[in-house]
Amino acid sequence: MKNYFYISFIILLSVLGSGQAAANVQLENLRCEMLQNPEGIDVTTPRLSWEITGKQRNIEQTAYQVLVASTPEKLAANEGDLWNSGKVNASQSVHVQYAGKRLNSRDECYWKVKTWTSNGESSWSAPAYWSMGLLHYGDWVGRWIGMDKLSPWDQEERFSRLSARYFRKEFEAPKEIKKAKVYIIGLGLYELYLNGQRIGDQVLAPAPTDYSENVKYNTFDVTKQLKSGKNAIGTVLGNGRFYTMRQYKAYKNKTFGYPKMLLNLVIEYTDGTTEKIRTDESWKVTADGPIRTNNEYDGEEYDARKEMPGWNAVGFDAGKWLQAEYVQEPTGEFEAQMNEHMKVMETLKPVSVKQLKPGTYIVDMGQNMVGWLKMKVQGKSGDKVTFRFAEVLNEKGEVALENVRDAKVTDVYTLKGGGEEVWEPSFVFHGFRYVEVSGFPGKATVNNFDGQVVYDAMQTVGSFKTSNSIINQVYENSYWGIRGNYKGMPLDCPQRNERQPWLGDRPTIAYGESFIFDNGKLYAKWLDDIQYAQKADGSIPDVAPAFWRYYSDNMTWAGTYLMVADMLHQQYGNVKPIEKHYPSMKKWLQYMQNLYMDENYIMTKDSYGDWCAPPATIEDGRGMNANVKYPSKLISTAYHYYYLQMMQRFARLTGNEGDMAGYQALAEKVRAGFNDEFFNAEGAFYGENKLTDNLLALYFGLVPEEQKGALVNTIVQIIEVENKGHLSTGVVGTQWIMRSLTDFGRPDLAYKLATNTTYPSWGYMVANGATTIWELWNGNTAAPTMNSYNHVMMLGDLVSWYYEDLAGIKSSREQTGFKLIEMKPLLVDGLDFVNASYHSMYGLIKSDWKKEKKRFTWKISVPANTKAIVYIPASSEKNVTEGGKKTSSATGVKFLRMEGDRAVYELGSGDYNFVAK
Ligand code: RAM
Repeated sequence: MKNYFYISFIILLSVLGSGQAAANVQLENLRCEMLQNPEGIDVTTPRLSWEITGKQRNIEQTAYQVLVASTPEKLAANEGDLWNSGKVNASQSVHVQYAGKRLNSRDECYWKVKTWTSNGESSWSAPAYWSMGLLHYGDWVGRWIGMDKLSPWDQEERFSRLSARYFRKEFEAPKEIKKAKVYIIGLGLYELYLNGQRIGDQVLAPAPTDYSENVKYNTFDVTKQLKSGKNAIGTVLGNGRFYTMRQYKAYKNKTFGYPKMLLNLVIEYTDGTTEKIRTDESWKVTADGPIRTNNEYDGEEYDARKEMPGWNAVGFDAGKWLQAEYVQEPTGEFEAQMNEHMKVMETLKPVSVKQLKPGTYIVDMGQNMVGWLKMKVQGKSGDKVTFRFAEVLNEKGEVALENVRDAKVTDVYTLKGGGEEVWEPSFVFHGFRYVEVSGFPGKATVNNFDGQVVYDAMQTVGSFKTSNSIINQVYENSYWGIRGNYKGMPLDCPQRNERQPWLGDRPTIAYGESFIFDNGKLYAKWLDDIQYAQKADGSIPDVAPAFWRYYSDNMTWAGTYLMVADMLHQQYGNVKPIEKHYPSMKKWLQYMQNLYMDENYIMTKDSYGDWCAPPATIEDGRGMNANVKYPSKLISTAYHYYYLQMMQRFARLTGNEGDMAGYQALAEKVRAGFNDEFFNAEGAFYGENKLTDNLLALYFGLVPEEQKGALVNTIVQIIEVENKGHLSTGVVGTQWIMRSLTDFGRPDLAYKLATNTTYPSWGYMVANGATTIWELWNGNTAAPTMNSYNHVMMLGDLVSWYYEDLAGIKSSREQTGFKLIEMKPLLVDGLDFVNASYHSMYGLIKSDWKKEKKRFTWKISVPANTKAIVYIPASSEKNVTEGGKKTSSATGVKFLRMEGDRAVYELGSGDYNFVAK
């Protein structure tokens, strides 16, 4: 498996300016937070990145030197026995590929870097570290163990119930320990203990995959937890997506069997010998522990009376436990998990706990969140507390559960009695704002509960505030919705009996998300999931991993494969995903063309149309089911054209130039066919004159040049007159609407859509109490069966518009990954300030602008080793100052030209304070 990652370090170094005194410059790489588990990677040529920060302006890297050593001592002595890059004259500071000695399984790599900049030479950075995983199948010893049967209390049917399996093994470590590492594949989910201590702070690990294609292993350094002498290792296995939630409809629900695991504990002794503790028949297992059932849809039941104190420590009497069984190995490849683990990322206190009737309470978290409820309780043995999780309440103030469909969303805790008991589930999560707590002994208060917010532990990289409160709240709701739906894959929703990684929910949304969360690794993993899910003939599913087997063949959902790869390149400057997936993308396009493109170059196959477009009025949508599909050839043909452009770009970026002409020629034919079929030149509209039809033709560049203006007028007419200032787009159209209006001259109208509070709009959701983003524009009146209050698909291109157009933080399309930053904030009436930041691969970018009566002030930060092109509103460059000085005398500022009402400058790195009159 090829993969890539970033290496962390924080370094302090002095840079000697030319002829100046030494100044303190920091060198750091905050991308480190992205790498959850620097232990056990299986990439033999990892890529290294570093971040330079400093007070001076115009810091540009001119050269670097990387040292990679096999021990910290060697590194300290500047001995790069694995790799000494020598001084490399290059400005590259991200994705620098390791080019040293061949790396082998379990190698340890300590590294540091030194840079030469336009402002002088740095000292060596602080050391950073990674270790190699088990690169070859043959590196693994032992066998897969499990327990391939049900217990009397389990049930295998539509609502599957399967208790967690507990495993243990005692062993002797006879000598003095130098180092110890565990490599574990625990499917579906595991918890790992050594000598009674939990290993790692990850939850719901490992990341879900189609286990028949690939399985993820995790690595932990357990040197601290292991002792010379007797030791005990314990694991708990939950079901996750392996033993799936609905054991029926085998044609749709993919399931993989009973939980199982493979574990290797590699102990290195100080005398140079190595010992491997492995899973085999000497392990003991029981399913008769406290976790009686765990089902992601239905919840977890925990009976504390069944606890087995000391089960994961030395000396426990496992006489009643069974011998572990050898079980079939999953067919999937073993791969190191490179995306972040899920963790408890935040804890919320309830805003209220109200009694509904004696013993039953409604806990209100004040926020629709994803995770679980942790409880503190005291009572007698056998008391049973039941939680039911809901996003909304009904008129009587009870939990409304219609919208979770047949998911039981119920956690049950049975007390053991005899003092305070603290509990949270291990193998489930819920999407909820409210929890009905029944059977609670005594009086429940907010002090009894914590809302544990769980998602992939990725860094929050963006911040965004404006003078408009609707925009701010929609942003906040997006933040909550996006992070909640990260579950080792991007889910559509976290609450009902679905929770599937639908491709069509993310094409453009993933791009917007990347401004808020450092989602590069998750989406790289998702591209792998998609590739693994591709059929041999080229078909790509609507859901990947294809836990629901939907291969409906369409351009919009499957095409997310291309769009996400493009996003990783644009935002992270990372071309590897495009390289890796190019052949599969090409194959998919070919497959669609062969099967569905007619002789007029119309792509005849679509599945969902402009999914969930809003009913014309809120009344029209009352009580209506939203699952009506309107397949559209216009949409599929327009997207085909768009992807043909993208494939030309990908071909160029990956050295497949030979493919470019073919894609270009076909694109021209598709464009002609599209206009023949769908363009009404007289009326200046496309298809049925739906907003989405027209937007796609405009934004994708399908419309004949001379008709562009007329088409823009049509679009404006629909929004302003027909829709009375509102959008009328579903999942497809909403992805292009904000930037189309902005790029084609009506940013004011985009701003209106962004700040509306009447139906249909994002602000309408806010006005109706939403704290996340709804699945439906009419979420408050539609039929409940398909009505999630926590979907992100309707965000369209809104979040990227916030950052790129309102804040003016955008990467150039040519120098991607924010190597060159384009800063051209929109100045629309009504918006007085935007204060935003984004932590790019190179460092922190800030844009903090304010409009006052006749003054425009703009504080900007540009990271070292990048440049920014900034567009300052001014009638002439003479009216602009920086730091109180003329711009012509400001360091790092270069006036380029006037462009309309903007003075355009190039900035080197540094912090700037512009004032324009
Ligand atoms: C629903 C989900 C999902 C969407 C599909 C087509 O089940 O809402 O978000 O992509 O339909």
